[in-house]
Amino acid sequence: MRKPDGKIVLLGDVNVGKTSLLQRYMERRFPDAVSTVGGAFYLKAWRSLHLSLWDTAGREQFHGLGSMYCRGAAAVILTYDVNHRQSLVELEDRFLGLTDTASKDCLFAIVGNKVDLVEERVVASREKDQPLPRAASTRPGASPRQPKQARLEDAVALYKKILKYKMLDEKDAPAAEQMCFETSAKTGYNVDFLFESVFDMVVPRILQQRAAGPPQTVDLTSSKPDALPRSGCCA
Ligand SMILES: Nc1nc2c(ncn2[C@@H]2O[C@H](COP(=O)(O)OP(=O)(O)O)[C@@H](O)[C@H]2O)c(=O)[nH]1
Ligand SMILES: [Mg+2]
Repeated sequence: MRKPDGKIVLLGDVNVGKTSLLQRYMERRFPDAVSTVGGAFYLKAWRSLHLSLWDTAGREQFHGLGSMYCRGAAAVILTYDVNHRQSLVELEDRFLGLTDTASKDCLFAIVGNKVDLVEERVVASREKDQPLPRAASTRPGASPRQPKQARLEDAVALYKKILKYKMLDEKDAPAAEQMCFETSAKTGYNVDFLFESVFDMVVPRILQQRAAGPPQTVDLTSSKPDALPRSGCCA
């Protein structure tokens, strides 16, 4: 059995959709009822490496998250809900400090989830003279849409603040536009693109780091690639 080569963690307020994003990507589904408490991480084979993807297992709600959660992380996916501005604010106020234990050259992605609930995105993306597709707004049982509360520009501004906080030069880090995403775990919109962009950026960094010194990953010696979620302690 081989231990993971890199650790990627999802951070963010309870209910923003972290567990749903992971399940959408790894299990290709969006369950109606997500059990936030339980599974802690997935394993994903990518290129030549094995990556561990860590969920918070509900700790953000019940006990808060220890800084050990991010220990040695090669990438942190900071997640907010585009319909709740406060969830973006919390990323800076409550979660950024937890990333101090991440790897020295940790990569940061910022993800605004639940864009399927936003009216603005539907309007903005349609052709000027085309009518709004009926199914998008009038389908019985569809969730009511609302104006977006947290914009992509706000996420870009936070990304730039993070680089300052980490004392990273903007020239040496990936561009904000590359690292800020909007997704829907419900429809699957941009979910593969998010994870796979992060994987593709993280792999060369892990290889570089490995060449430079001993790995900083957690020891999970009994792990299998691409397995179903397992229970694990993340703090
Ligand atoms: N409409 C919509 N609902 C979502 C989306 N992602 C998650 N949810 C719902 O939001 C709630 C919280 O999701 P969950 O994944 O448990 O959030 P977590 O606490 O951050 O892990 C659940 O009821 C999900 O079904 C999304 O992209 N769109
Ligand atoms: Mg969860």
